[in-house]
Amino acid sequence: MKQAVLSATGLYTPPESISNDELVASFNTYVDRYNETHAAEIAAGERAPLSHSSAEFITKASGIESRYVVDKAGILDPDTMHPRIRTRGNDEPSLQCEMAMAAIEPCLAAAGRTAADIDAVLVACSNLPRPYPALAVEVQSALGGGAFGFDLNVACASAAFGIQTAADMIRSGSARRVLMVNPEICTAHLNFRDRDSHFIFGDVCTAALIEDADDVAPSQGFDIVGTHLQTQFSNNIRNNFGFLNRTETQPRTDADRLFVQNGRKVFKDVGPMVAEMIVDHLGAHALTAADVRRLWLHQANINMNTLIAKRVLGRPATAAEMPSVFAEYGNTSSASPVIVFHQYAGDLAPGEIGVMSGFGAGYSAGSVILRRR
Ligand code: CO8
Repeated sequence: MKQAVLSATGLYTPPESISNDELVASFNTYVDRYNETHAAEIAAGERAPLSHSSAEFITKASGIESRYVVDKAGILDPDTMHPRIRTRGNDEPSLQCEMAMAAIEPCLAAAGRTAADIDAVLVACSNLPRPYPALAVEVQSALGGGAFGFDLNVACASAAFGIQTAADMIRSGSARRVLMVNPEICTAHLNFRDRDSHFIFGDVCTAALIEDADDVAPSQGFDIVGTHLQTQFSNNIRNNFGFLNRTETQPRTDADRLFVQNGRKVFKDVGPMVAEMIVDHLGAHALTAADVRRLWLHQANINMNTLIAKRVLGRPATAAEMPSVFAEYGNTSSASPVIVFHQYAGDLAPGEIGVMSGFGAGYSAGSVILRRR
């Protein structure tokens, strides 16, 4: 079997960012207007008033301080509270395709490759722009390569599933170079009127190139030592947006067609599940916590990651062992462990090992063991 190498990554960060204070000010204006509009019903006990959000709560509960977004004005406008994205014609590139290209270009440059070198494009992300044509085929066309492409959707674990799929292609010899890209516009499916979750997500795109080791310089990138995926059905993170919406006999509310979660339950279920998965995966490769120099974890909640790292390492992780980008990026779904890897992998010495892990809705989780070449 061939050896797969994660040879390079790329990151595209949208130019606009929203701080917790800005987000909370917009949310609280919405709440004040709602309570004013419904003052009579609230006074009569017929309707519950809405409560203010707080920047202190957000930072303490999640570790998030800001998030990059594709449209700041629309999200912060209390009359809109979602991004406003220009409708594109069929002959124009979609916004996610543009984001993908902006992450792919630095990724290819870092690997010393061009579009002509690519055999396959995988788009792996939580939210796709349409059912068809596949976004990956659009990206392939924008690249100008003769590759093939397909989309993969496994929520926040999508990048781990994408890396395993790419690595399997390399291992089996069906492709030599696979681009895996994660264009996430999470804010388009976030309910900015929901106090429990309005602060969680941001927008970003990451790309990773997975190649046949025979084609990669001996000191470039990371050997993919092993990949492991697992899923377990849960409704604790759910989005009922879908192609059957217009056929449903009971029309769904707007809120029901956006991201909804039972965050506390997710925290309790997913943290231990991911820790156990990583420990077992290391064990399957005759590795232990002592072999792990770094954890590149999905950025859903700093407290959840602290717990996962402690269970994996058997002690609290140092900041160097478990770097984070929560504060700056928030949760960017599938892209988030790739951002952490992109920013915090360059200092590993040859032979040193790290684990990348994505996890979220499904539930779905994946672990990728990487060794610096
Ligand atoms: N401001 C002030 N107070 C608040 C707020 C707020 N914004 N929100 C809640 N509170 C209050 C609550 O009312 C509650 O008050 P009380 O104790 O009086 O009842 C108190 O704060 C505590 O509330 P919670 O128990 O809900 O707070 P938690 O400590 O659990 O923190 C979190 C909430 C941060 C959401 C936390 O539970 C969490 O992060 N859990 C893990 C979630 C997770 O990992 N989710 C993964 C989702 S990612 C994924 O799979 C991708 C899906 C696809 C992406 C689609 C993009 C849209």
